[in-house]
Amino acid sequence: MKKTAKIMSLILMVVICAIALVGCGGGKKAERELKVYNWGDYIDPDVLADFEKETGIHVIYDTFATNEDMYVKIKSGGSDYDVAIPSDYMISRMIRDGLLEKIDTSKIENYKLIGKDYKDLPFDPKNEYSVPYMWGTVGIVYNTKMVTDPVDSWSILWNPKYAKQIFMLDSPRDSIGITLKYLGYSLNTGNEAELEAAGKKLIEQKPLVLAYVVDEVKDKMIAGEGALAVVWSGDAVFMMEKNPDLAYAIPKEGTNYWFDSMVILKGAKHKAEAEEFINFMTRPDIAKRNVEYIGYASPIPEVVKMLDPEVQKDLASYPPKEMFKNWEVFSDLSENLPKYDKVWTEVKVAQ
Ligand code: N2P
Repeated sequence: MKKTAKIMSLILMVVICAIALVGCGGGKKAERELKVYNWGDYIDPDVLADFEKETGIHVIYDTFATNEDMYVKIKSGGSDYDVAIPSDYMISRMIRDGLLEKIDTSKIENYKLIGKDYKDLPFDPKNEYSVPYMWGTVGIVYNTKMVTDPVDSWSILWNPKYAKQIFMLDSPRDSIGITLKYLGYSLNTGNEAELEAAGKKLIEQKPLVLAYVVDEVKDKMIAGEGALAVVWSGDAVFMMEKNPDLAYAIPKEGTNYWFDSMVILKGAKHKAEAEEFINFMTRPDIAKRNVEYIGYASPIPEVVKMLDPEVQKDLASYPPKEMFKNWEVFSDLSENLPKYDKVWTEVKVAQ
């Protein structure tokens, strides 16, 4: 009897050890990690969960509200993100600053699906550093029950009739950019008089502005708390789905259109995982889920074809080519950047 008990406990020990070993092996797989830095509200959360499930890679996921916030955090070092999703002009700046790794697109199997309109762009002319994620425009979302005038010019944001019913983007490039367009200037100008005029305009507008916001604008406009808001197109799509009184307009003076692309940060500790993540996000079924969840436009033609035909011709998602003629992409301001910083500081501190 005693002997049987001994054998039994021996077998038990072996079994426990085996389970522990298998557990360790499994644990090793779960130790694969990836640190991602993305815009707020810019992914379907289920997509992230599915990536972890499919690959066993644990994702540490943080968000930012503007390109400038992201840049400061990465530039200051110590954040050790592997992947980030900046916009065009910020990608140029990060390349210039040596903050990005080259991406071997031969390792991103789905890279071939990216449309040609989204490749060879000035911010990454040889497609060495970035893989397109989404694109869009800057425009005005407005509540048709509250706004009685036509919304076809940026001038409406200076109409005292809508005092304290206007939300502006708390993002220097965007708010200064649309003001420059309103005044008939390029949104990449380095001309001090033009920038000064834009600053003056924004200060003049301040008493009419209810708040400078970024992601919070969605809840506020959906709840009917404002009449007009400067927003990014996909956020407008998201809001319009939730509140049918909302509409989107792109003013006749022109606007900014932009590209947000996935990049791998210099010295990334998880380069292979970063490539896997970028490839996953570019897989048509996954890209479609993201597009449908966040409302932005896909650079993958195959994904666009899968969308509801109404969406495919919606101004907020896929505006017609003719409209682009007086639109501009932000470029890296380089030595002119301090001029924009000065304008923005003056606007923010003005009473
Ligand atoms: C979504 C952020 C949109 C990115 N909250 C604009 N480039």
